[in-house]
Order: sequence, then C-alpha cells, then structure tokens
Amino acid sequence: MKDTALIVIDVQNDFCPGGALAVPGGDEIVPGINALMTDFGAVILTQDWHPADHSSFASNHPGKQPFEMIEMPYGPQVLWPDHCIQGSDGADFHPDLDTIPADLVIRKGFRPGIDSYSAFFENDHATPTGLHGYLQERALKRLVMAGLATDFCVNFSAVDAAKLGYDVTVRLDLCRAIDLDGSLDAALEGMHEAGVRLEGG
Ligand code: VGL
Ligand code: ZN
Repeated sequence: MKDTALIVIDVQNDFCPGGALAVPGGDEIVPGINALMTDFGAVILTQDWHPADHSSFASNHPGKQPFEMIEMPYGPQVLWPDHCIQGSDGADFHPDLDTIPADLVIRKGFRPGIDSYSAFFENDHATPTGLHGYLQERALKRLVMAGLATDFCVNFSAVDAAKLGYDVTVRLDLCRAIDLDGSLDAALEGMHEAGVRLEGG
C-alpha cells in the first residue's frame, strides 16, 4: 500500500484513562495501531498541542465550565478541560505508542485564538495545517485513520480529507469516542455522508 498513509490521530496521554480529557478505553487501541504501522507507505502522527492560554479551555473563560458551548468568530466551540498543553506529560504520546515508524508528526491547535480538531484545517475550516501539501508531494492518495477521539479529531480529519478528494477509511475498532450529547452518532452520520469508509465498527 505504497500510496496509502496511516494517520494516527492524537494518541496522547491526556486522551487516555487518567488524562485530563480521558476518552473511555482510549488506551485499548494502542496495540492494534502499532500492529498496523508496517502495512503503509507512510505513517503520520498528529499531536494536539495547545498553549496554556488556549481559547478552547474553559479555564480561560471566566464563569464557564468544561463541556459548555461558546460562540467563537469561526462558529460554535466546545469548551474543554485544559489538555495537551505544549511540553506537558499530558501532551506526550501514549508511552506504548510506537512513534519510531512515523515519517511526520503534525501538531495542531497551537494558535491561542482558534481550535484545530482536523489534521488538515483549523476549526475555521480555512487555515491549513500543511498536511495536504505533504501528502500531495509524496503522492499519498489513500488514507487510513485511527485514534482519538472518533467524534472530534478523527471525524473532522476524515471529513476534511474526503472533501479534499482522498480515499478515506476510518478504522472504528481502532478509535474511541468522547460522545457528548449524541456527538458520536452525528459524527458517524457525517463521515458516511462525506463518503468516508467506516470499517471495523
Ligand atoms: C480532541 C477535543 C479537544 C480530539 C482534541 O483529539 O478529538 N478533542 N481537543
Ligand atoms: Zn484539544
């Protein structure tokens, strides 16, 4: 599968049990993701990478609690507990994730005023991360995605990739969800509508 990239989304300590924004069962997917890495033309890891004053943190909005919604200039935004702060242990990859085979680590969410769920665009759906250019230059046309969380960063990455014209498969068995107010069902529906292949669900 030389023209296929494995994109591993945000398998970081803060999204695993014991972390600041723990996704239930987030650590269970690590062995399966490691086993998959040998099969691809490229392995790419994404890393949520926020400054402490990031606008997606409830702590930076007096009177607001985690998981409340706010309106940002680019649209609605969930407020999260502080997570994946640049340089913190929580922002590190899960210790068992095999990072050695990775050709590229792409960081996102580093601009204080805007969140970035997708590996391709920030939450304004316009500011690029640079991943599309990298994939194009390496002629990687097919993408397989796994990681955390199914309904946020995996979902946004998969839908953006499909819109950009990639052939996209999401390995649901190697993803885990946050599932806020039906967000998982909405994400599955949205990915299906966008033409993303959903496997292993
Ligand atoms: C994520 C919420 C906030 C994710 C990142 O990786 O799905 N979710 N930041
Ligand atoms: Zn984040």
